[in-house]
Amino acid sequence: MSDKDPHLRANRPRLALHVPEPALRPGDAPDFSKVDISAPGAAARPDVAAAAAETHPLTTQLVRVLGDDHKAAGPWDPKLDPDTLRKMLADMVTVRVFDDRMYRAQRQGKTSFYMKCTGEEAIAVAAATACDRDDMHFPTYRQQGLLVARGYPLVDMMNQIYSNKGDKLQGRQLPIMYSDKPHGFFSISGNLGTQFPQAVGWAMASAIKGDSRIAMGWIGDGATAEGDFHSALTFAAVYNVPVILAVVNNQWAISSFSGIAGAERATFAQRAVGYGIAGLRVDGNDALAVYAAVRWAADRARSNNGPALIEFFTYRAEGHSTSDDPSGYRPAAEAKAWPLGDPIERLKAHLIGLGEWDDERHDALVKDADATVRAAQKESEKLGILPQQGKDDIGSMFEDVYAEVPWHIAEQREAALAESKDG
Ligand SMILES: Cc1ncc(C[n+]2csc(CCOP(=O)(O)OP(=O)(O)O)c2C)c(N)n1
Ligand SMILES: [Mg+2]
Repeated sequence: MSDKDPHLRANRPRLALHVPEPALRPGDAPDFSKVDISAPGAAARPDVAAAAAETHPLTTQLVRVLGDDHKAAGPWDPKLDPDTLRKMLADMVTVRVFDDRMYRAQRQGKTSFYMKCTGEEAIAVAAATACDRDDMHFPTYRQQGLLVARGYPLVDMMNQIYSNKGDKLQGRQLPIMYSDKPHGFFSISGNLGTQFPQAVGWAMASAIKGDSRIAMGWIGDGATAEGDFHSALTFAAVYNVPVILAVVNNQWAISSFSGIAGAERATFAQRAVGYGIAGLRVDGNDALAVYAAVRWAADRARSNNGPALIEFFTYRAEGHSTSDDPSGYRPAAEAKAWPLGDPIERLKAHLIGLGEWDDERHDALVKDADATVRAAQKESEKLGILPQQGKDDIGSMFEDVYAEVPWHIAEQREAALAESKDG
């Protein structure tokens, strides 16, 4: 900077940038008073065939069904039967218990990495319940609830986490990056954002084939800042693609807050307005609201009324992953102070209010989930844990990629095999 520069000497305001910073840091008292929370039952429910613009007022509110009194209210109440509600509750509890066990397994050195979805269990579980069984999900690493809700064996999840002999992905993926076509669970991608255009592309292919299956793409608040998010929305809008695009806004992207992805300017659901597609913003800790919104978007997509962008508003209650320590960048008590509460407690209280559940049955459910998860862990560990995986099958690292192995890969394979014999 030199004051000889004529632009700096001009008698004009100096240009400046705004760098978003979270209002609160470690040591501060949590304060969510600025979070605008719509009254349960207050949001209108447009017809699934309504023009996209009719949904746009919903991009700045929150679709909520469960109230503080734990009763279901308003036009979004999906009026689910008690068995479905209990199944969702059981799946959410299983996810939480599973997460706790696998987190502990990582701390015990049994695997290298784990990611929990604590506080976000309702989102994947209710979405899986609302979609058809053969719809295809393009998840992030925080939708393990999709697999649990669709009955994927817990032991197979653990085998992948341990990269053991039972791992269907043969140790080629980071722990928790599952993939299972029969369960409609597209391979998780470590490159954030890619699931959105892939979901749109898959749904386009489904339409081109005259199929009836739709796709649901998943992304976090932070990853919406990737170009892929916008490419996906453009294609979805232009071709009226039968896809549901879900943004899980859990307020954080590792240590960056949602403001760094643009949340100070507009809600993530409001992105839908600029693309002219339907948009909804939903209380992500309310399993009934999540179910109703996904069901609405699925019915809309399946009847060729177009795509929908849904923002699930929630809070990442624990660290980003086992490699993260959130006490370094945010107030410790925020998760407890989150005004939308805990999704499991809310659904439990709702069922109790209906006379369809009680504390004893809930305790039994938690015990049962714990026993099931422990049994699966025991079975999986018989096939080995991650640090036991040696170099005995190192040559397999080079397989399943090329139909015809190029000479340089063949040479690398030979060199690796020779080295592993020496070492
Ligand atoms: C393209 C890309 N950039 C950065 C990363 C590193 N990374 C992994 S997870 C993550 C945070 C993502 O946050 P968000 O999208 O909000 O999802 P959340 O973890 O909160 O569910 C980052 C930056 C990555 N995996 N891929
Ligand atoms: Mg996030």
